[in-house]
Amino acid sequence: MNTTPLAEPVSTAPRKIILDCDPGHDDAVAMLLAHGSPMIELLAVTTVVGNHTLEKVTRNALAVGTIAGITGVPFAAGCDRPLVRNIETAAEVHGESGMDGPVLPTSRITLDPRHAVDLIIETIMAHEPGTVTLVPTAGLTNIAMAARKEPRIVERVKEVVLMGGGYHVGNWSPVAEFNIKIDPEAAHIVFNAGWEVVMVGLDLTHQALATPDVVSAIEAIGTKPAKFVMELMEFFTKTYKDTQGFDYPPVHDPCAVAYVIDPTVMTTLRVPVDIELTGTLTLGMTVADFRSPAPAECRTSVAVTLDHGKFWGLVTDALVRIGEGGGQV
Ligand SMILES: [Ca+2]
Repeated sequence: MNTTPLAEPVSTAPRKIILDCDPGHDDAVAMLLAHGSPMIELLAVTTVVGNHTLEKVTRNALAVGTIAGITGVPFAAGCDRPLVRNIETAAEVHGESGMDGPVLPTSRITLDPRHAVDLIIETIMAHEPGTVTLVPTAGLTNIAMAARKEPRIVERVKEVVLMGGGYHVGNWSPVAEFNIKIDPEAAHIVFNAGWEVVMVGLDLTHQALATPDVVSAIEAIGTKPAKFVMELMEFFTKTYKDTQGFDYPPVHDPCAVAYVIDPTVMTTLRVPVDIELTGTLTLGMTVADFRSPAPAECRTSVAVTLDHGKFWGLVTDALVRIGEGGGQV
């Protein structure tokens, strides 16, 4: 007799997401993954100051959307500075354009006139409760502003799956990650809002290395969007080697999208996480409390271990499906 319990039926309906980003080499890969995956319905792309100025990251987002061939999805620009702090960008990692390496095409996408914060709120409120996942891959300024402006979105979203933080390691200070460190007050709002937060942090994304076999697989696809990713990775490899000593660059942002596509691409652990706002050495640290089992009211999880092969398989599959995309580059 077969006593194996039947597995929970897995929904094959695409997951609706809003991608809030600051392209950014790895944001570009995240957008391509979201667009190319049959498991994702991209509802909106919003931009926020981060890797570079709002103007530059918005231009980059429109260029990536053009290369990918994204149509019918609103793109909107959001906050041009953090809530409290001065602007800090990552030009030494992403170059002067915010996405150095490839030559960017002229955008075929017209920017939505709405502020990103309003587009986020309107999009969430226009969909059924529990159906929209927020995927921030940048500083959390827009998301915090949206939660403050329309608190009903906190109950309404399915969850927030963000790239940011790290429970063992930092990259913008010994203990703080860039996306959290540049706007810690916004991160504090987002981590304490009461919605489900999955923190896909450096502990996980430092496993998402663009190793030579990965680069070869992308090269073999042979399309213009794949060539674009190759050029991004070429630049990213050099800056990660020069600035942080990595042999191969960690491609952070698509990890958050990959989790939404298939949560089994990584393991997660439910653990309370809060944001350090006053430490002289630890500002922006994502402080995770592993001392005992998480209390019932805990709404935060952290990503732990990545299935490297499955993750890059999702990325290459998305690139194959995109084909020549918008035909640019
Ligand atoms: Ca980013």
